[in-house]
Amino acid sequence: MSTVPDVIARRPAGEIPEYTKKDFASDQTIRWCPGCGDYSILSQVQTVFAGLGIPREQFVVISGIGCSGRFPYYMNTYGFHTIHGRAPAFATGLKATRPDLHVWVISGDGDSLSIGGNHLIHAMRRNVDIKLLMFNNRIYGLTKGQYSPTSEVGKRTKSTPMGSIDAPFNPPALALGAGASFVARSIAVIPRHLRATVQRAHEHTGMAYVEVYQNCNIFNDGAFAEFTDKSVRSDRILELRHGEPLVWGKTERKGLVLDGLLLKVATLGDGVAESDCLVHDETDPTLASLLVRLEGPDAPLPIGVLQGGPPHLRRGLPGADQQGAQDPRQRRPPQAPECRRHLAHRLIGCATSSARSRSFRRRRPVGSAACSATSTTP
Ligand SMILES: Cc1ncc(C[n+]2csc(CCOP(=O)(O)OP(=O)(O)O)c2C)c(N)n1
Ligand code: SF4
Ligand SMILES: [Mg+2]
Repeated sequence: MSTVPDVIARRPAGEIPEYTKKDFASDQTIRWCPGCGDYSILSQVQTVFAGLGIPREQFVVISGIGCSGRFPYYMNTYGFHTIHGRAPAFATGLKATRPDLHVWVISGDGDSLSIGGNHLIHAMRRNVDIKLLMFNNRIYGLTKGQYSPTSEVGKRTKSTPMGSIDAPFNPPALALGAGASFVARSIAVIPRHLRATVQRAHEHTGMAYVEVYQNCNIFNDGAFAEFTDKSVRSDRILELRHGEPLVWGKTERKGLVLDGLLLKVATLGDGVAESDCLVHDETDPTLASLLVRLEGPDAPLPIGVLQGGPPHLRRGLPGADQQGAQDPRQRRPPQAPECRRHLAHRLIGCATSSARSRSFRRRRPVGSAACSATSTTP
């Protein structure tokens, strides 16, 4: 197994490497429990990194403490296994001084939302150009099964023998509230979806926050089974695709319609057609806020990009990393056509659709290669 420094020494300057997933696997013995959801996340991240055409030495994977914290050992990239909850602080410092690097943070629900809550929300508020994958298993895995800030009310664990009395965080809602410019959710047991979501996070310029549902089969087995079990998955999960209607279901086709200021689940064919359903719009923070708060026995679990920011924040698209990232106010999303199926048009009309991206305009990504030259304070 060659190491990152070996590769740098051998490769002629400027050559774009062709990698396979194996090139991103380190020689360390993996210490996660057999059956843990972390294996799938590791595998998908290695696959995506291999396909990006980016020299391996330009990736840095930074973790906090927890089972998820072991992630950098298994990646053949640069990495830091830091201290509990502080990975976003290390990542912010690194990205601010080396904007050329691709900085990924790996964290758990306890690491991110208990001890690290403060660091997490401020990294999102500052729109630091880092990518953060939060492995949510709704438990402290490494310390053998205490309840976490995402454990449900009534959860019995060693630290809550009578059942938890605390209401859990809604992580994507927290991320939206703290100002992350990219917020997504994926699931470790749906590898194709997880790969696509990791790829999308990479393409975003600015803070990308991805919650990954990850089963801890030792201390919280089946935490997400009501959505992820193969027998119910297609009827319980709504895969979000920008520009496509919010519909799902195999046994029965369902869709989301607007009822006053709330989203309502409608059964298609029951006087409601697919064309009556709302269309997903990643640039609409109001829709994202409604989607993450869907609740109830017939509510689906939305997965995918809840909020992707305006198009100019996507790497590789015209304007990204250059003009758009330097001064977002100069670039507005194109005017959407008149319609009744986009939430923003229903609520405020097409003429003001550029208001949808208002919450992004004030923030210049910290550590993006383009803004480092002009930024005064990171
Ligand atoms: C300062 C500090 N406080 C507490 C701990 C003990 N500790 C280690 S990991 C952990 C929780 C990890 O939970 P989570 O982030 O959900 O990660 P998981 O193991 O589930 O992947 C705690 C409380 C610690 N290592 N350092
Ligand atoms: S304790 Fe849970 S989260 Fe940790 S490695 Fe084992 S299965 Fe995975
Ligand atoms: Mg956990």
